[in-house]
Amino acid sequence: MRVLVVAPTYQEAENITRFLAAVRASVPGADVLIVDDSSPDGTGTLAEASAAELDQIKVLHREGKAGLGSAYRDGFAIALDEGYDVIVSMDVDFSHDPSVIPALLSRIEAGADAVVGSRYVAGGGTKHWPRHRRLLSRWGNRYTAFILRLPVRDCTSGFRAYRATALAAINPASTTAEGYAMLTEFVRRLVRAGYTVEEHPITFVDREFGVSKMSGRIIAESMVLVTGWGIRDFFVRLRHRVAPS
Ligand SMILES: Nc1nc2c(ncn2[C@@H]2O[C@H](COP(=O)(O)OP(=O)(O)OP(=O)(O)O)[C@@H](O)[C@H]2O)c(=O)[nH]1
Ligand SMILES: [Mg+2]
Repeated sequence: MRVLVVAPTYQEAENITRFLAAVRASVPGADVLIVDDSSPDGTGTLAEASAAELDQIKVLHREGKAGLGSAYRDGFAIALDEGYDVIVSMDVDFSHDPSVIPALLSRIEAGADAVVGSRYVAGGGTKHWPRHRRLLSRWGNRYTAFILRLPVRDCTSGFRAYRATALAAINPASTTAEGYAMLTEFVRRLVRAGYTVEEHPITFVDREFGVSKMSGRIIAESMVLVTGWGIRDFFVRLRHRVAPS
């Protein structure tokens, strides 16, 4: 299996070097693509320095901060273009433990089309997260799973592995979200297309270094998109029910 780890970065100078070393140690055979939005703190330059030292690491430098969603879009387009078999996505702030990557990969090898590192299945959880973040994430995910009827408890976890054929089939380039709503959009499309999405318990640890890029606008985007998809799905179901077959 040719594996590419795609990791978006913005202002992660305190994390990036350690992150790349940890990924290399965890999955020596995997390639890594850092998608950096010209972080003013020099994250991109540090990533290049690690790339020169560790090889199998590439850095995509984008012009300005364009959001997590579009970083995934660009990173996944490269991954699919270059013919990788499995694409892993994760954050570089150590909220996602690089030593868990092999466990995600083995579930893909065992047959899953996608595996989500999940905080909300037995054995999963969060550590050091302030109460308001915990509540937002927990209830946001409950709302999402309920309104979209998704059998996935953690639709907003960015720590994942995708089988390339499944990812290609849902056409990431045609997604629209700017922030983490993109993650829900991927799950929704995978489930609707009949792919198996499994959850693997993870402990999400709040970042020790650097600052959060989460904003009110990105939270609002997620709520609006999820609610819109839910309403659309409701009317589609209704039409199927009333239409003579
Ligand atoms: N390229 C790119 N990366 C981003 C952008 N926003 C966030 N990231 C990266 O995406 C990952 C997740 O962002 P975080 O700020 O950690 O967001 P979060 O994990 O939802 O929230 P925290 O609790 O603050 O950690 C990190 O690796 C960030 O550096 C962006 O606009 N562009
Ligand atoms: Mg984070």
